[in-house]
Amino acid sequence: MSWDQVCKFYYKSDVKKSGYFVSPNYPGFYPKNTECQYTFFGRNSEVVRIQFQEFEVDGITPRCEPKDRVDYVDFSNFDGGAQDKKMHKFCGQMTERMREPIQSDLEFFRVTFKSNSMYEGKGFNATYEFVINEETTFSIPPNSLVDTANTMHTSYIDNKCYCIVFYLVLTLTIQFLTGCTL
Ligand SMILES: [Ca+2]
Repeated sequence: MSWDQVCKFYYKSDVKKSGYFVSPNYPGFYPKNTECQYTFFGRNSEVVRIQFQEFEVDGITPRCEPKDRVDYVDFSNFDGGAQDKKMHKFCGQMTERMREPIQSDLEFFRVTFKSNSMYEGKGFNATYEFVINEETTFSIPPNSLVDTANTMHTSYIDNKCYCIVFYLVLTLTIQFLTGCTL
């Protein structure tokens, strides 16, 4: 499959923390046979959050595969063009699911727009924002929770040991006393 035009845009957190990106010629109709890549580079422990404001791409959700002869927007967490199977392609009109923010797994993320040789649409308008990856930030509390759990476990064992020792002492004392009486 060949594409007549490829356009590439790069968004780096070092340069700008947030902004917007649009399909080519937006808000006019996008051109046919076009591929546009929007690549995002966060800093360490940053992810990018993308939110579509408007979406009108030739196609009908969820049939957004090239074989369905539609235009679509594709997402990938992988550099080098590998397909990201857990990310679904977008096409057609804006749906409720498309209104939800899309977040990258790590620092790198790429949004690709592809149009075929027939039927155009208005395209899309989306905002992006680099944010600290909360999953990384929250990786410390679970460890301390484990520590707390271990501590609780230990003290539970300690208490149990004290009980056994106390019981043994008590039994021995009773036996001793009984022995004395006899
Ligand atoms: Ca088309």
